[in-house]
Amino acid sequence: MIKVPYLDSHTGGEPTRLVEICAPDLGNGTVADKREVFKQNFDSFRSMVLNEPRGSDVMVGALLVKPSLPDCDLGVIFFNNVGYLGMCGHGTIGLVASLAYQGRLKPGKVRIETPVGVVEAELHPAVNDSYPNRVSVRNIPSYRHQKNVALTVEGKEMHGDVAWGGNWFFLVQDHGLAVEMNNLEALTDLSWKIREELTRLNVTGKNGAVVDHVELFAHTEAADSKSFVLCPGKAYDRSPCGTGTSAKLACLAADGKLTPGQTWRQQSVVGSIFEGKVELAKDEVVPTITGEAWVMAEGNLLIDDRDPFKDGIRM
Ligand code: PYC
Repeated sequence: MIKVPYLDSHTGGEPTRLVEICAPDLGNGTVADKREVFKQNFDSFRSMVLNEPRGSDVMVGALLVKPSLPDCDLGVIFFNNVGYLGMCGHGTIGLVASLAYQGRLKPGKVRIETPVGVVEAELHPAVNDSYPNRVSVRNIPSYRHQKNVALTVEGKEMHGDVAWGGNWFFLVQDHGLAVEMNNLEALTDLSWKIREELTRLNVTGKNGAVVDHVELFAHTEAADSKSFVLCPGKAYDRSPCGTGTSAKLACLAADGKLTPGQTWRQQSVVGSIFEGKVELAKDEVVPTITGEAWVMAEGNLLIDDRDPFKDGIRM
């Protein structure tokens, strides 16, 4: 029987499962290299940790690894029910709050190497005697790649921007659906069809990258904007999506609708809120996303060699 210790948190309702010990040896390369080794040789570890019956489609995994860069404190590889992420905003907030809960991080800054660049997280002091759980993440530079791409889905024309925030997003405003909890099926269905249409039309990110996240925006009184975000494995993000909010901020800044330092409040479909700000950097922005994470379970995953689903139910 193999035991894999885990710590689960949620950030704005979106879960992150932190694992480190018992993880496979991924060599001594960069975190991007390590993600490649993980993907090529140990994908069953990903599905064992995250897929049913031990995990769920909604969960994001965070594998803590040694950074290759001397100025980084940590390295992390994020993964989900179908594969690997570039960066993950809610996951970084969850990772940092989880390490604070374990007493391994004190309030202050920590530099984290991800497969797509270095992010800097700031753990804010706790407001009471509990562990600090409010975290700001200064993300990698984010930018809009294509503006106002027209698509027709189910006979309706709509438009969206392709933007990078650590993952590739298609951001749509004129989709015509209510971004509400009682409309999740329609939101999921439309977002998936948009994604299929992007593939059909060969709408990609830079260097042909697959645009695998779709964001549908709506007006709300509670924040500057509300969104539904569909992730690559067809689960929707319960949080406002840190990398998705970064992509949104990049588009707003490109349209001259957001100035450096101005706070943008992005609400998720479940009602949780991230605050975002940007710094300008040439044709890009450097977003900082702030949110809170809550630890909610810790224990050991048990892997019995006789279990026919020891590697999870794989897609
Ligand atoms: O918060 O960046 C994020 C994220 C990506 C996928 C799920 N959450």
